[in-house]
Amino acid sequence: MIDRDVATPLLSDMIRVRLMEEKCAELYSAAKIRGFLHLYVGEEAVAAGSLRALEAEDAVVATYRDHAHALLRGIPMTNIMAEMFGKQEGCSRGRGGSMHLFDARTRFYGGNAIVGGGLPLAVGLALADAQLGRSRVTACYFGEGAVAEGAFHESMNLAALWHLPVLFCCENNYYAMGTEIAHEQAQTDMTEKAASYRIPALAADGMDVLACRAAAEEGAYHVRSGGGPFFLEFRTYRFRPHSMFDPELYRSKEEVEHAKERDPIRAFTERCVAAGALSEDDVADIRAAAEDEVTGAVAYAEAGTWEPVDDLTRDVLTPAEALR
Ligand SMILES: Cc1ncc(C[n+]2csc(CCOP(=O)(O)OP(=O)(O)O)c2C)c(N)n1
Repeated sequence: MIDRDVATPLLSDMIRVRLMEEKCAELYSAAKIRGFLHLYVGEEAVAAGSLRALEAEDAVVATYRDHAHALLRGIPMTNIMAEMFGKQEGCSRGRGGSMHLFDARTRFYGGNAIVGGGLPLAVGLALADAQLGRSRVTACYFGEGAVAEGAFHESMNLAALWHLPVLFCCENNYYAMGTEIAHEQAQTDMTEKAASYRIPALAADGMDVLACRAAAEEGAYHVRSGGGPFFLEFRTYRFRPHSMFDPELYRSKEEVEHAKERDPIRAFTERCVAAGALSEDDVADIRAAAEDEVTGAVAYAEAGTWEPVDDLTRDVLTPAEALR
């Protein structure tokens, strides 16, 4: 059953992410945002649904496609946008950029640019929680491309062997840059990978925010109640190119247009209105609030400051200094 209390935050989360990222694309073209930029447009239901299943004390580890996770984990949009600009008011003090959003306060451990790089980190965070006797979940997001990495298999194995509280969240958008899943994986059902490590798994429709939330609630409950790791495969689709540099020669425009017919925001909006959970005016209010938030975030980033050159070597340590 969808009522107003269920509909409002989920729709708002997805719209905030969508509008923030569409603005980022625009700012990238205007050279206000530089470097790499990987957008999550089309995949919003996954982060919006699944992050709602977590508690404040849980940890989140994401990939370079991390804007949604950072925002919905609670990093203010102002600090995310300032980070995109490289300003020192950014959540990583302007040193990380789009791919390295980070905030220890919300237990958001990045923003990891190396494919598969977040997985061992998540296992380490979960190991610490287990050793300290804390009942917490570490949710680790990664693409299906990461499943081809050794780090994925090592992480799954150790998490299963040591019964660690990791919620593995595979965002299967069917493409790793220009490589379609069937060209790189002998087994394309990601839940089968979990079965080989005896990790229980569920697949969810990643275009349906309620399905994502329900699957994540089941997974998080299993992990939090001491059941060991759990694996979720969210079957989703990215509507935009891999990054701002991708000419997208590996898939047809028709395929992308067809996928857009299942736009998670439009689908959920229609469902909420049809169920009487939200009115058209409510939807317009949610959108207007998100637009205001984006405008405020861009103004904050524009007014932000550059780190002084004198600070160049701050936090840069030699190995000897780091060990001291
Ligand atoms: C170890 C490593 N190899 C290659 C790359 C280059 N690279 C960046 S993104 C990407 C594709 C990853 O696809 P997937 O894991 O499915 O995530 P998606 O981008 O689809 O969200 C690759 C190969 C990298 N960053 N790290």
